[in-house]
Amino acid sequence: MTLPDSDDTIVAISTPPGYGGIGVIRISGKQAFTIANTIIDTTVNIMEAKSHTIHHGYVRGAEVGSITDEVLVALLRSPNSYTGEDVIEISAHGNPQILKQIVGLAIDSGARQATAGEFTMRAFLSGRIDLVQAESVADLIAAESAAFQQIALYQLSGKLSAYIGSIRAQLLDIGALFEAYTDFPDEEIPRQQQAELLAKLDDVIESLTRLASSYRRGEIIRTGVQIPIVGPPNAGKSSLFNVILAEERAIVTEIPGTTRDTIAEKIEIEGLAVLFVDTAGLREASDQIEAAGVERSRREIKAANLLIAIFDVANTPVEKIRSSLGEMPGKTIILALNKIDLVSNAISDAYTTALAHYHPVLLSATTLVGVDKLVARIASVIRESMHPSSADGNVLTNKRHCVAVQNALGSLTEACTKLEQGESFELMAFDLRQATNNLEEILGKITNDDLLAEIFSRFCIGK
Ligand SMILES: Nc1nc2c(ncn2[C@@H]2O[C@H](COP(=O)(O)OP(=O)(O)O)[C@@H](O)[C@H]2O)c(=O)[nH]1
Ligand SMILES: [Mg+2]
Repeated sequence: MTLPDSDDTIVAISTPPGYGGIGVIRISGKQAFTIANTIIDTTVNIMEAKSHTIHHGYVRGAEVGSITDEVLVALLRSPNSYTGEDVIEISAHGNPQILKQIVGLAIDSGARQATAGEFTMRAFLSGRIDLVQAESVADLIAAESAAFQQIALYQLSGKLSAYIGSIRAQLLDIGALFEAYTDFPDEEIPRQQQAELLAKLDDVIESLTRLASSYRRGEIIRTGVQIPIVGPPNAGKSSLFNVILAEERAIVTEIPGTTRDTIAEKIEIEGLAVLFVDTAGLREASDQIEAAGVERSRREIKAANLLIAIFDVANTPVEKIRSSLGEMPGKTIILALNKIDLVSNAISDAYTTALAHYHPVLLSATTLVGVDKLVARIASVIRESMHPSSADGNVLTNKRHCVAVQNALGSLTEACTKLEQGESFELMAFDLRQATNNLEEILGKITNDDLLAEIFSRFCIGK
């Protein structure tokens, strides 16, 4: 794959499609100022105006003497701009017609329509940001939770890159020692030095292992937690789903088996995106459509790590609840005992005692008693399982980074084995170079056009 020509001056609408208070058009490249000067009438001379200044003006119309819009134009000179090139940002009225016309005028004056992510790609190619930072821009724009937003900002600031860079520096140091030893016959390397090298390698392996294992948490932060609400028909799953989401999203009826499909809705708890999934009741289905729903529920249960199991205390014997829970081994289960408004305190107490092992939450989805407690329980379970107290900002949220770290770990483990077996230093030096390369791939110090094209194609146009 070939990358778009980086000598061109590019233009694109940077605000989302549709009508809005303003719409922003961005122009970047050597001709940016000349093009702006051609299409915009201002009282200042754009070619000579200072960087980081904003000017009022009119974008000229297609006909002589006509205008397209009244705008503000921001001037950012290389290298102090988003792309590192000369950049013009035109804030026009947020009408898609107007914005398209202005882009057309810029193209008539020599600009080219930017491809997806091309502004950010230029920021990377100009060396203003590294690849991790570039990728974090797309994450920041897509972040659906406060937690992921914070991680994306951390990565954008270059802190994750700096951490990976420090591990790379350690590797380069160790690599230099290995290279130095390649000139010696193996038997002349004293045991002492061998132990030192192993210790140094172990250090790096430990850091990278921690990084690789942060990916699971990172993925949860990125995509959110999925919590299916499961239980027998009529237990109150849809009612609870609605209460949690504080809106009537699912159909609630007295007819068992009403919920035939899974319905999902995302809300934010503890800064994480939490996707609640209302499922069809688990029972022998009476028809095919319901059977498909039940099948889907089983899949949801299988995929979930965390789920809410809900039962109707007025109609479900303790034994039945126990055996149902027994069918979900290895899951973190939040047990909700619903419809306590229909039973006496003595009965609900008896359920609590009998199922104490599961720390059940008693509630009524009708009177809303206990719903707060359930939401608090969900929050605390999420907090415990997803945000270990040792968490630092160095969390991997990107599959590409995780794969590279795992590859580096593979090479380093190889090197350790060879070192212990007293094999030649040349072979170990090779493994170390491999591992260093893997880290450099993450930062984009080593890259190729296909990879860049792949990464930036996931961006929106105008970013
Ligand atoms: N009395 C009472 N009825 C409830 C409660 N929760 C749900 N219901 C009723 O139980 C029936 C089934 O509820 P629904 O949410 O559709 O159950 P689902 O089949 O598990 O999704 C409906 O008539 C609800 O109004 C509750 O806490 N108390
Ligand atoms: Mg339902």
